[in-house]
Amino acid sequence: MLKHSIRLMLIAALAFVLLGCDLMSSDDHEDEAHADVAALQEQLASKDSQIAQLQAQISAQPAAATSRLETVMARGRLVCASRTDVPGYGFLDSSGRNIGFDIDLCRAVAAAIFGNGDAVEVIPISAAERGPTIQSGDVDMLARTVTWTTTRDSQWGNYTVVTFYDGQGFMVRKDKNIDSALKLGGTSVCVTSGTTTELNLADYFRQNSMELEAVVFENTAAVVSAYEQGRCDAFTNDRSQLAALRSGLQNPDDHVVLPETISEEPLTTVVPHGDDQWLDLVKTVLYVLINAEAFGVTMANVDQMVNHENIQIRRMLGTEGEFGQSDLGLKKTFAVDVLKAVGNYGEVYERYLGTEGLGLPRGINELWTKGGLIYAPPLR
Ligand SMILES: N[C@@H](CCC(=O)N[C@@H](CS)C(=O)NCC(=O)O)C(=O)O
Repeated sequence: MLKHSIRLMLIAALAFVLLGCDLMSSDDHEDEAHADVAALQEQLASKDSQIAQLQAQISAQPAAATSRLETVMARGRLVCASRTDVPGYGFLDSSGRNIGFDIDLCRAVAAAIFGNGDAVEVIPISAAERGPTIQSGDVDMLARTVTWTTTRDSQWGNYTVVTFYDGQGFMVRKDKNIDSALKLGGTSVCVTSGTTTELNLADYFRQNSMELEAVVFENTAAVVSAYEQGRCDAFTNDRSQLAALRSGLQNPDDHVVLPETISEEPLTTVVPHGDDQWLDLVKTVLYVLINAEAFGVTMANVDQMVNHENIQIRRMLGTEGEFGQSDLGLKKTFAVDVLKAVGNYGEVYERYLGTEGLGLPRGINELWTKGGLIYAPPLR
């Protein structure tokens, strides 16, 4: 072993004598080698500073953002912006309970998450407060007779599913003898601010070369009392709300809703921008309401339906396969909880807007299979 090492050392020494001098004697080569080393050192230094910069950026970033669903679950309740002032959509019943069509949409989402439709905090807001409220992200959902428009979609938040197709109309006192909106030129019209109603009113009068005196108020109660006191000749709003508010007037029969519908008002719920899973979750809950009506699954029969022979019904109720529940962060059987809490779309409609509520016929708000516009993608 030792002998072998000594032999290797002798060979190395000989090689150094024979070749080494020649290699080391070249000044050019030496300069080049120094230049290479210097360049490498420079590159390393610049990499070091890049790494330091990246590290600084990473530590400056906030911890991974919490999803809306996680926030809602940690809070233990859904926060929903809505209203307390319009029968049918959001109003206080005789015991002071906030109920209505819009409120039930919030309850449905709460039931999907918590298995409990009561796990909702409803924050009443005015029409003009809707945009800033949902933009702030302080609420999880906005369900307050909101019309879907492109500007609001880009500015306010993400729109979900149209749950009521409305349109704007006018109400006048019968003794004014006005039978068409086209005869409203030169009259005064009461309207609330921050609404599509106010914008459409101006468009309609301008389009039809009619002179308009808009009397603008901030809230519904002020509009209705101004109209009742005769401070304006007409009152304009979405037709379904006109029907609701007419029923609360002292003598509803003294007032008539004119035949013209001057706009499209697709009413929907809105969620804050920036959380796709949350948007999908709210949409899917609404799709369940619509699909359940199509399948004939109701609040009363949902327990029996879980083992129905129809595969699609079993899938919706979580006894067969998946339709995205786990991706949404929901229990497989969340639809059962939703339907137990509020019933299907038709039941919610009838309770507040239809036969048991405002008495509005389903009309275009029927399921598409019955000639209406209410349609939901398949749950699969
Ligand atoms: N759908 C329309 C109108 C919605 C609406 O809620 N309008 C009025 C009609 S009474 C209202 O609530 N105003 C009362 C308020 O701001 O409190 C929109 O989205 O702008």
